[in-house]
Amino acid sequence: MSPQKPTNPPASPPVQDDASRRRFLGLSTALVGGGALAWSLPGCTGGTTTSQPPGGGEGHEGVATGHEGGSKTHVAPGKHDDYYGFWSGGQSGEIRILGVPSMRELKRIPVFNRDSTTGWGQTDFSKALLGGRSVGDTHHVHLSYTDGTYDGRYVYVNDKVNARLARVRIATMEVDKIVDIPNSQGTHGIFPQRHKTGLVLCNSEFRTPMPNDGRDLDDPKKYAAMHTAIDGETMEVKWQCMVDGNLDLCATDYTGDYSFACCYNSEGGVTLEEMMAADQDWVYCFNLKAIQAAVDAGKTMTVGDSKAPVVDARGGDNEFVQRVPVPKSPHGVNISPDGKYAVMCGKLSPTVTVVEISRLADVFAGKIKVADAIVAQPEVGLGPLHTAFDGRGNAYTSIFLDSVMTKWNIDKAIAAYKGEQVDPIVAKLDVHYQVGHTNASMSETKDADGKWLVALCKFSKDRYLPVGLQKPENDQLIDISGDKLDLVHDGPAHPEPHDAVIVRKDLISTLQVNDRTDERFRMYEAWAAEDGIKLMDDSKVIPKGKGLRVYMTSQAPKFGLTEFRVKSGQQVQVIVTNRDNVEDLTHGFAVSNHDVNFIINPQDTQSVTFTAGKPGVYWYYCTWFCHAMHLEMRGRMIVEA
Ligand code: RUQ
Ligand code: CUA
Repeated sequence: MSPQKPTNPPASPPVQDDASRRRFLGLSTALVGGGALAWSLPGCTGGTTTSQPPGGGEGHEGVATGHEGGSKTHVAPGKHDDYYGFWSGGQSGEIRILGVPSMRELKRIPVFNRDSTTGWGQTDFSKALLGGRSVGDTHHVHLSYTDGTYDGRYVYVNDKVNARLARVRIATMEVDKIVDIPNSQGTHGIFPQRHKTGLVLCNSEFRTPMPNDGRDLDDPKKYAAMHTAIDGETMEVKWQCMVDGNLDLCATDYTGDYSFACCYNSEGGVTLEEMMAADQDWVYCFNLKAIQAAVDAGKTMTVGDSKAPVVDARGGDNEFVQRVPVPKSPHGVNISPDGKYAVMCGKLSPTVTVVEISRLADVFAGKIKVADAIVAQPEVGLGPLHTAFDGRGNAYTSIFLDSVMTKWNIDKAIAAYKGEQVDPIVAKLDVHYQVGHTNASMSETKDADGKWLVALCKFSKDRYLPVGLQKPENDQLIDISGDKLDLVHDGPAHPEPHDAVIVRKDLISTLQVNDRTDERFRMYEAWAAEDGIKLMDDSKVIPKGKGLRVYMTSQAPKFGLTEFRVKSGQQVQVIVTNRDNVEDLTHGFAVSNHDVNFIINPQDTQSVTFTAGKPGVYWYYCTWFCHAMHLEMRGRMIVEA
């Protein structure tokens, strides 16, 4: 089929029935969306699905209609979902919380971005955390663990663009720490340890000269990457392990012994052609105990300005790191819920490679070769990226180029690798379109329950009303409780979430009003002590150097001050404490024509610092609909010449 003849102005393709629409789009995807990857797959044509049109694998489920979807995902008004979904926000730099299975978006947590809804990026505390930066690229959200399952304490998320790790305290669903990761660019895959709230391992995807201070600019052989361990409690960098390949996705085992990192550029190339040259790349397997022993023994170096101890593991397989050979430019690595297997996706190879984790001890001891830890390598389709699990021995791999989810059985894949005549593929399902990440309910824990699977599709194409050049992504919900995969819901997502985890609701508990235990309250209390103020009771203006500090309470429908006076050009710090001790009773604080707008949740304190503008009267007002007299909740900032 030739591409649709352009009209003037270009219009969206006419809406057709499901089956014909998919055929049209599948082919146009091969030409357009998947083109860059499609031409790079000469060695990948042996897969069972390649001779068929994208998605329509014979003998597998065909076009999904989602006819039953409505009833399966319907959560009646006033009822709650069974799961929390934590979605990364991609370029938005945020985290999103969805209810599953309804896929209703419940909240956005600003992390690396500025957000006027909450004042994140403008309040003194958030500004200090962000350090003057205003963009982020969040890919991977993971919760803290104890004993192999979520412990309800923290959410961690990476920032790929500015090499940071942030932590959200689940009790408040607000960020409480952000740490800069030294000697790193492209901080991509992250994963917390699963036996306890221990280390959070962070991969740097982009290799740079070490140190990156202007020497060795043109010698890629001198470039390296860091696998960084951050303490999940203190958020301090504990150590870095330096390797030569780049590090993409990350996973930890269930015992605290190992972490894994995919390397799609073992070539050490700096151009696309160079990065794709080799048929074989690696998944790095880090021996965390050996690295810790080297750190404890002081067998470390420092790199650049950072004081973090660096273990040098460059040069291949050694006591710190072993490289599992994986074809070709691997992307995702995921650990089965029983803790036995690491599943590594080929991306440019139609296979996934399965490593039996218990064999790694012998690999590190030099008793067996690293390739002997591989126990299966099923063909799952073109462009496998990520894998989820149902806790019943099945794996679900997202297949980007084919736009398919492939369900396969781990034991059968192992049997087939041994030469038995079994087909590990259980079922396939078309998804729409170009699926990136996938995850299943509780899949990243030992409590994987095999109820729901999300396919985070990178393209929505025709699935929604056309909304201009940038379309939503399409998060599809799939019921995996039966043998087959049943597509039940399309969820448009503002671009572009990469990853999501789905968490049983009984594992999450949040506060109704602030408990004032976060570290930032020590800062407000220290200010108040210095000025002889009781934050909950007092509203008062205190001269501070050449500026002013304004303490103000809020209680519906009043601020503690109906006016305050400042001089034009003076620096003003306003510290607002919300006395309301009632669920949902948030207030806002905005100052007209001064670019100030933030919120104060029940029993919270927030502060902002700004410069008073030209002489005149400026109303400050509450931005949160808190009371029948909400509009009256305001006062005057009187700016004198
Ligand atoms: S990953 S590059 Cu962060 Cu599959 Cu999206
Ligand atoms: Cu307080 Cu509106």
